[in-house]
Amino acid sequence: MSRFDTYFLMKTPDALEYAVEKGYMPAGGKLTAKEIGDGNLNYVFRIVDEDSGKSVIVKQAGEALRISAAMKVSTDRNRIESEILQIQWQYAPGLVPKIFGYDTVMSACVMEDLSDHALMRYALMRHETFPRFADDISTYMVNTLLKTTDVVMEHKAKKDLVKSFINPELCEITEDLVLTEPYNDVNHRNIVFPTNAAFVQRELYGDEALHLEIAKIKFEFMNNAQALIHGDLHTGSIFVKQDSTRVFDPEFAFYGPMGYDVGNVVANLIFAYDNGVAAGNDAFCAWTLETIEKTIDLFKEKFLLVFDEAATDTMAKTKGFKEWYLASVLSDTAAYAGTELIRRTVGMAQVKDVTTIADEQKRAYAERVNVLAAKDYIMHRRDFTTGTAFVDAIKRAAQGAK
Ligand code: SR1
Ligand code: MG
Repeated sequence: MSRFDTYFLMKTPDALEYAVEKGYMPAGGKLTAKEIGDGNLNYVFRIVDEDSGKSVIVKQAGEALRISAAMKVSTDRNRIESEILQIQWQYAPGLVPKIFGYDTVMSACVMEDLSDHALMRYALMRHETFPRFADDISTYMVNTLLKTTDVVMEHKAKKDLVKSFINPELCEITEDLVLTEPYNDVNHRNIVFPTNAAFVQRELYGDEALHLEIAKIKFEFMNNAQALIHGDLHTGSIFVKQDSTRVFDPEFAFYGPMGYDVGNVVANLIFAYDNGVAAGNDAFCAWTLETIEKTIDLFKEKFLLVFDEAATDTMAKTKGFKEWYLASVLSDTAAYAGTELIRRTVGMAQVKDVTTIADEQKRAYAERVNVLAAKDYIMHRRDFTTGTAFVDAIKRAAQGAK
């Protein structure tokens, strides 16, 4: 009989004891533990053996979310996260953390400690640059996304994955926070920067043509079981160092449109750009724009290569299909870059890249850039077929927001 036979929310000493009892860390060692979680949902403990230097991460899902005690979400998200990371390790080895084990009773998983990396959002807020990022993230996305579609997978095996990654509660968070509330504040949780209140009223709440496009995009998200997507691929879900990129935290994973992941990466690089603009760091801004361009162009290039190498479906090999399919993914990419830009600007879960801009006018300007670029992406989504096109929209928004 162990105290870990029944679920309870662990405190730091419990996590240390857990790591020892489950055999991940040596008994009798000089062990230390610290809670290092930084996300909106879970608890993350780093356990270190000070003698050997060995360390692991214990991540536990609580029944209520960290961001709001009123929001309750099934702890099954920890199983989803652990299983998908193991699947992704096969498709994109070295680009996700290694999972050592997970436990459906405690809703906890134990994984590789990546403390030698930095959380990408904070590194970008320090205006650090990562030359490998576009190459790594495009490899990660093409391999984890395209290889889990019906283009590549045997269709019954794919449907088994669709079943096992049904993730209704986390999807509901996205359906509400990303694809509904930013346009109407229906649940009264939006956070609008007062300086831009009239702008938000006009550009978001009052734009019926935009609402119609968002309705279409929302139903694409809910009904296009295209690939096993990460589902929350922002820069707080990525660890980086100069020679390594690791994507973690895929608890929002489900079978959805690939463009949701690619679009989230684009939007979050724009938040880094916003921060660079506010600080007047031209070199950093140039790197963010170049990285957006390269990410899209490398994604396209690798997508077509992997399609040729790995497609198994007879009809998918029809001449012209792969180009049509890629065009639809890029159109979705533009759409979901737009929805991420808008929801992080007026929704309840915002990003520090922008909220820490101390100067009121500079922050208001950054938020207007985000909304104008977003609307361009959403309203003209089929036109965004190259990296340059994605970057040009940001430059237009930067002019329009003045
Ligand atoms: C209630 S959770 C808020 C946000 O945090 C997660 O990282 C997702 O992005 C979610 O929308
Ligand atoms: Mg997260």
